[in-house]
Amino acid sequence: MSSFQKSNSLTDFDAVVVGAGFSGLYMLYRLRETGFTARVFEAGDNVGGTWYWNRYPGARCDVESIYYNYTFSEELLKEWSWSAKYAEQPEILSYINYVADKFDLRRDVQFNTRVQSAQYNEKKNRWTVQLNSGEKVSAQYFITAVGCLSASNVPKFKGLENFKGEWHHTGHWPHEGVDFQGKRVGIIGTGSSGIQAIPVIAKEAKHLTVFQRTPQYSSPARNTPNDPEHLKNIRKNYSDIRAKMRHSITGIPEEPRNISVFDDSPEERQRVFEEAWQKGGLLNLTYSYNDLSITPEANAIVAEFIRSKIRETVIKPEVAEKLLPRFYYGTKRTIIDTDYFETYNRDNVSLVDVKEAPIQEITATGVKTEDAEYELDMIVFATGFDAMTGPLFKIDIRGKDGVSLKEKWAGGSHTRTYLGLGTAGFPNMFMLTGPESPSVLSNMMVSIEQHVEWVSDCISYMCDQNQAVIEAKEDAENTWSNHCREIADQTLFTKTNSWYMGANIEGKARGFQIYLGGVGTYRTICDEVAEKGYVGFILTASEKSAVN
Ligand code: NA7
Repeated sequence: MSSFQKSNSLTDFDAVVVGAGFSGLYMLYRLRETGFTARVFEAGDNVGGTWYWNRYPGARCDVESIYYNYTFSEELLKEWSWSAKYAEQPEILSYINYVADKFDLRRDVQFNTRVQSAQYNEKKNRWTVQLNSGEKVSAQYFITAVGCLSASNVPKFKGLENFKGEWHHTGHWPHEGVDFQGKRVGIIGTGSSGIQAIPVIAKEAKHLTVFQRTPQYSSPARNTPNDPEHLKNIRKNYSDIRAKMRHSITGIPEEPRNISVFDDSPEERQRVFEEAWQKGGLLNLTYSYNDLSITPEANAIVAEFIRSKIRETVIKPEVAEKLLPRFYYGTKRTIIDTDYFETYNRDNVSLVDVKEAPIQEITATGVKTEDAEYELDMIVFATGFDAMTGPLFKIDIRGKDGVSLKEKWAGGSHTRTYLGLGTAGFPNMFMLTGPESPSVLSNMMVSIEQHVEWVSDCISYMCDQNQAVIEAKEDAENTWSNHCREIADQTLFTKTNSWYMGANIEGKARGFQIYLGGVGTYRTICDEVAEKGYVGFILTASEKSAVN
């Protein structure tokens, strides 16, 4: 008997995948292509993941659309044209639907189904997956494609249940849309979601009150329609572009200039920053110099440049003053916007500093801070997510000896993975874009394809080599986790309270959980691990892999 027995019943699969976003769908595609049975479980009623849930006004990708798509299919690359430099959420969702239809993916996705728990059975070498429908399925491989930002965070404000108006979280936006006309709207939160939503809501609402805890750096996106000629050129050169993306730092085909900010005169720096500001985009400022994320003194220069832009844009100096960020630039998610700071010049927009006077409670009619009450018809929570570990901990994942992932990782304070892909004690479980991989600090599409292809190759290798069980070694994961932290400690990222650090969630352990060595280096490391027969993992040929 082969140690790897392919599953063929309706409840027993070679692999179960959680989530039908970009990563889950591509995982399904690859598993099918390589001859394995798979079932994807998705809580939503359609495909899309992040782009299915985040339908708030202004939602848009901040990576250029030409780089934010699948690259595995030449045909798909030829067929799809993005309308704008930065695609809006509805267009991205249409794209995912198009992909699902083109490759006939839906027939192996079970929608409206939440995975409640997944338990590894050592004797059988199977994962038992419990669904909220009451059904149970089993699989040899358990693959999480749950996204990094899918567990939305509504802070526990006293009195929210008493609020008589409507309230919505940006990450769970109603499909039918929200009507702001004639309403007094309050928005809590000025991260990427808030900064995208604020200018759009302001145009519709009677009045918009922004409750800001931390002012943010944001620079203009300068979004434009995509010129068909430009798209034609991109298509012609896509194989070069793809190679550059894959071997870059962040998954876009650009690199920082290899020059310190101190190598230039103050006048030249100003010119360089001004050019980047006018050009717009996510990384043009950051990539102006190579030390902005590393040296406090270098960071202070770009930070002051952005503050000067905010002062220039916002007419009322007292409002501008409240909008000036003071943390290290780039250590919270870099944000690009369309008319964000300009929006504060509108008569129907007001800014409330809730660091100065914190929100005390939500009342029946609005928001009460330490020094005032604000009457509102609607509240928008743009308060972010329990990132990285949050989506994984929503499932009760139990590995060997019934130990849960949450216990093993001590609620997130002791996250330990090998390459962000596996973790000791959890055999045959793979995490796509999990903690300690480049994930959210990279172009997710590049990272997703790399992870999916690596996992799919690994499962094929296991099958070909008659191996049944693969599990990360503890020493390999300790080395990897420590390596991730060492790199992060050389940067300014760990010096700021951000969701990267888990600092946005009350009671959540702090720790930086992203591999910062760059997607190119990461790919090389993962490839070498595979080439050496999955060094750092224990592979076992076993007779235990029978379906039942
Ligand atoms: P973020 O970036 O986590 O932003 C959340 C915002 O909500 C941020 O301004 C927070 O202030 C604010 N917040 C959170 N809790 C509170 C409370 N209790 N009171 C007041 N204000 C609060 O989430 P986004 O959805 O904007 O973006 C998430 C990622 O999605 C983004 O980075 C992209 O990668 C895509 P704080 O800064 O914590 O003081």
